[in-house]
Amino acid sequence: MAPPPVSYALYYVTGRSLLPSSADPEYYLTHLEQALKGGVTVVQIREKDVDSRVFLEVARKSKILCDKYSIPMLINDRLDIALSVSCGLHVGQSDLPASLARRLLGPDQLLGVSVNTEEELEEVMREGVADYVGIGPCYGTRTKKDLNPLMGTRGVRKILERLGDSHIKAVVIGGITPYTIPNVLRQTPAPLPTGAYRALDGLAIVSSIAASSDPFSASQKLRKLFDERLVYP
Ligand code: TZP
Ligand code: MG
Repeated sequence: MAPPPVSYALYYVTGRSLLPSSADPEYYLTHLEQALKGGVTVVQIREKDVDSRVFLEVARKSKILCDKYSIPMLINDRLDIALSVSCGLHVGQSDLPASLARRLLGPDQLLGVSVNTEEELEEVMREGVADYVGIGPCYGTRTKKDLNPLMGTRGVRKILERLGDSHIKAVVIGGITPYTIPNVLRQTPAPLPTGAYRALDGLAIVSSIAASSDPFSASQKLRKLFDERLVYP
């Protein structure tokens, strides 16, 4: 039986170092579970500067939790860890090429690619192996070093225009907070030549969830802002 379609509405990219009490490993799991209960629809485990064993352990425990809530999970960058825990993979522009990642990952796991420019999107579309693209950084953020040029809503909209009615889904990342979401959603439906509009499929968020001491309410609020997007003029 085909897996149910994935909702990208609230795509949580974890950032353990941002947690309000990051020293406690159990707290990470409690925090993640609250975010899942609050309405997160996809989880990406992103670990920078940790050793492989720690990453693997975090991934294993996170996968058990995501499975409990039937929420799809991906790993940032590390195909070996994604394969070990049987989940999806997200690759950036300097990680493994998407075509190779897809070959090794198999057809059934989710695969996402970061895009910052129209050229990068063209390549994703040519390769045709990604389930979604993460468009960003939209706004400035302290969460990621080495930021690519900021795209603003104009840049994000250009990518959506180019994506057109492709089956590839699209989430936006970088500085997405309750304060920026209304503007992002208002500015990003991209008009298509057919008269239709291409809109975002979801919001990818790190610090607005990870740094919150109440991840349940934070996720609930973010999710509500996305779900109510159709009321924007
Ligand atoms: N890729 C582009 S911006 C970014 C990543 C991983 C970080 C986004 O973090 P935040 O805290 O949601 O702005
Ligand atoms: Mg990367």
